[in-house]
Amino acid sequence: MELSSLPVCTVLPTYNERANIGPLVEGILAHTPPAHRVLVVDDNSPDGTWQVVEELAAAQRRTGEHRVAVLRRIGEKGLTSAIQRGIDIALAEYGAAVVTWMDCDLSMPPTDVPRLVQAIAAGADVAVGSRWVPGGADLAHGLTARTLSRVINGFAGLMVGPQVHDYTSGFIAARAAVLREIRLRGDYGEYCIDLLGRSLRAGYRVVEVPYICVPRHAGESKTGVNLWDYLVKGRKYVAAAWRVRR
Ligand SMILES: Nc1nc2c(ncn2[C@@H]2O[C@H](COP(=O)(O)OP(=O)(O)O)[C@@H](O)[C@H]2O)c(=O)[nH]1
Ligand SMILES: [Mg+2]
Repeated sequence: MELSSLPVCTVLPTYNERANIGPLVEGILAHTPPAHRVLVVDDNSPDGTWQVVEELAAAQRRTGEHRVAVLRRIGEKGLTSAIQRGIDIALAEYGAAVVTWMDCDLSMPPTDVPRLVQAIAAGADVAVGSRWVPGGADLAHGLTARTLSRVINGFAGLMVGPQVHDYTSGFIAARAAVLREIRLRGDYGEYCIDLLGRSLRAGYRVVEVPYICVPRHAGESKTGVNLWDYLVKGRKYVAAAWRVRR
């Protein structure tokens, strides 16, 4: 199938990303063909992120386009379940052949989404946006967080396999076949190690696409910013890597 007519859906999990979501959605739409849709899964953000997307979707409908939609989840919360819910809709309702997802704070540039999709079109089953391969970088985090990420990824590399250098990426594109077989597990970023580990074990071709992670545009990180927050999350990452070890 022509890359331009490949049905792709980018799932955008949001919680309080009001100032970021508009430019992110518009950036993705501007750099992808009409067959590429965007689905925001918002957990009823108090800042009204879902409202911004509803307005974008309404503006699109007026021009006869239907590339943007928002699911406002009420009474349900969590990053992993939000992404999985978006994947389920993308596969069942949009007939997506490829699903991508990312952080919605503009730390992952929308211009890199087509590069992940291209990697799939070139034969990969899963494409991982990676900070830790040549051409990639992390300009968003301080030395402590970067060092911890390298340590966790070093451990994950030993446990899961050396094919991936950024197991905690969260910037992913995957073929529908992979996502039909493997459902996300976990509640926060640890799902990523788990998904990549199980994909590798199942024999899927996982490739890394370098990208430069930049500081969050507006709002606050949900991971937290101090050493304690990082260690709490880090412990879950280590546990996930141990669970999917070769
Ligand atoms: N739907 C949903 N999205 C979430 C939740 N927690 C975090 N997110 C989104 O997940 C992404 C990653 O969060 P972020 O704050 O950037 O984490 P960080 O990159 O580790 O600092 C962002 O797009 C958040 O808005 C949640 O409970 N529900
Ligand atoms: Mg982020």
